[in-house]
Formats: sequence, C-alpha cells, structure tokens
Amino acid sequence: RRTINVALVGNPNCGKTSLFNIASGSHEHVGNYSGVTVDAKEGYFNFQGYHFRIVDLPGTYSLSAYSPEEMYVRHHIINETPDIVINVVDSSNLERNLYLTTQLIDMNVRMVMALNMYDELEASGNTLDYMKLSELFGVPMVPTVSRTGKGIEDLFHVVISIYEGADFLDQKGKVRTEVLNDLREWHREYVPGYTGGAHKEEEVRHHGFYRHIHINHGPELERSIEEVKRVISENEDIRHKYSTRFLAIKLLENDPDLETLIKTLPNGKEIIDVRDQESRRIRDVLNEDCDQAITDAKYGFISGALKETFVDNHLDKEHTT
Ligand code: GDP
Ligand code: MG
Ligand code: K
Repeated sequence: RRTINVALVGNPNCGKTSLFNIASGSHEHVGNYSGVTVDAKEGYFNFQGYHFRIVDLPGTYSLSAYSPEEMYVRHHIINETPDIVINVVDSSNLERNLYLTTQLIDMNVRMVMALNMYDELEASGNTLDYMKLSELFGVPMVPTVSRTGKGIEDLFHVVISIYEGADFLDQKGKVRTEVLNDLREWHREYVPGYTGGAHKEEEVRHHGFYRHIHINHGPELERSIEEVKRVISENEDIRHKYSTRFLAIKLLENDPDLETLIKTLPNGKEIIDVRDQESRRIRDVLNEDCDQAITDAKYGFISGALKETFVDNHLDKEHTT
C-alpha cells in the first residue's frame, strides 16, 4: 500500500478543518505536532487502495515571512515536501483566496484546488466557469462542500491521479502506455470536464495532471525574476530543494527569511547585488516598489482570469466599491 502525503493549504475559514475531519474521520485521526506558536493536525485514512497522511495546516493569506502561520506553512511545504498540496479556497471569495494560489504556483508544488463552499457560490446566484479557470491557472479544480462531504471523493480521486501521473511518466515526461488505460478510466469517471473516449494522451494529461504554468508578472518583472533566478541557479543544492523562481520572486519582495538563507551561499553577495539592482530598475521603470509591483501583477492575473470565468449576478445591487 502506498502512502500519499497531502497538505491542506488555504486562507483562514475556507473549510480546511471541515475537509480534514471528513476525509480522515474522527476515529482515525491521530495527534498534533506543533511549532513554536502554531499547530498542525495530522490524520490518516485509506482510500482506493492508498494510504493517506493528511495535514491540516494553519490558515494563511500569503506565503511571505510576515506571520508565524505563513512561515510555518512555507517551511512545511519546503521541508516536509508533501506529495500533493490541496489548496482549499472559499469559492464565494475567490479573488482574495486565489492570491495564495499564485504563490503556490510560484513554489512549483503539485496541487489540486478544492473549490470549497461551492454551495454558497451556487446559492448566491453567481456563476463560475471553473473548467476554464482551471485551465487558466493550470491547476485541476474540484467543487466541494466540506460541511456535507460533497465532492470530497472526487477530490481525492484527482489527488490520486496527479500522484500517479508523476510516478508514471517516462523519462520524456510522457504517460507510460501501460498505465494510460487505467488513468483514462479514472478520468472518465472522476475528472470534471474530461470527455473520455478519445485516445489522446494530451487530453488525459491536460485534465488530470499537474501542468507547468507561470503566473505572468509582465515583461519588466519577468525580466528581473529571470535575472535573479539565473544567479540563484548556480547553487545546485538550492536548485534541488527550492523552486528557484519562488526564491527569486521572494527576494524581489525583500523577504527577510529567504534573504538570510541566500546570504549563506558562496555567491550570496552577488545574488543580493543583482536583486538590489533589479529592484532599483523596477522602481525606475514601473514607478513603484518591487514588492508592490509583484502583488499588483498577481492580482492583475487573478482579476483577468475571473473576468473571463466569473459572472457576478448581483453586481448592480451589492457592489458599491
Ligand atoms: P478552516 O478555518 O479553513 O479550518 O475552516 P473550518 O473548517 O473551520 O470552517 C469554517 C466555517 O465554514 C465552519 O463554520 C464550517 O462549518 C463552514 N464550512 C466549511 N466548509 C463549508 C462548505 O463547503 N460550505 C459551507 N456553506 N460552509 C462550510
Ligand atoms: Mg481550521
Ligand atoms: K527546483
């Protein structure tokens, strides 16, 4: 029996603990482990022939170094290396929730999104083309209601298929033919939007597997990110442990924790120099501080994606801002 390590990551109050309780069941859940100021709960369960270890992480809006919760979640992802992150979001509050998602994408984690509180989205009369949103973010998304358990099985089927997708890719990154048929069955049954039937590897991959996308921060920031990434990437150990893109973005945001780490590297000074140079350049060309520019770019990406996929049917009545 293989173990899949799963971590729940999301804003406060989006339903992580409810999802955790439903998935692990009260009888199977085991202890706590704690950091200095925050706790994470860990549980176990079996599903579809797999053993799951699931961790309910503290709620966070971001993965910066500004609060103990953020640091805890970030360290968990980097050091415990969960096989799959379940990014739990409150579907009735997408704009704010998706900000964290953009940072998880920067971290290059394999993930699936639980579009939780989907009942509230439906009750609101607003509509979301989540298949399209899923494509734009390059992250599989599954509507869930963790208060009742609706969608949770689907969610874990997708977790399994992402997990297997990684294991069953050959060296060229193609799905091995011997597992393709099994995967097709799963997808036909469980993956929203998968039309099935077609013997197209592309389609299976598209709907079930983790895809690489980058949040595009615009040409100037992307240039700076590439520059910083280039000097960071000279360090082989760092390259293995971290997403160099995440490190570059965080350095450009003046993240104190990661700056400390970078300064311990043989070429740490060079990296910080390049970062400083790029920060100044950004301030000159974009007329704002680099960290603010990055935040704006992320929200720009989110609002662009929501414009294409989300219809607010109460816009006239309720939105005054
Ligand atoms: P956490 O802070 O992310 O762990 O969120 P909780 O699991 O504690 O949930 C916060 C509140 O939202 C609780 O009152 C839950 O009962 C409620 N809740 C959780 N999931 C859902 C859902 O899918 N739909 C609705 N309507 N409420 C939910
Ligand atoms: Mg909780
Ligand atoms: K890497």
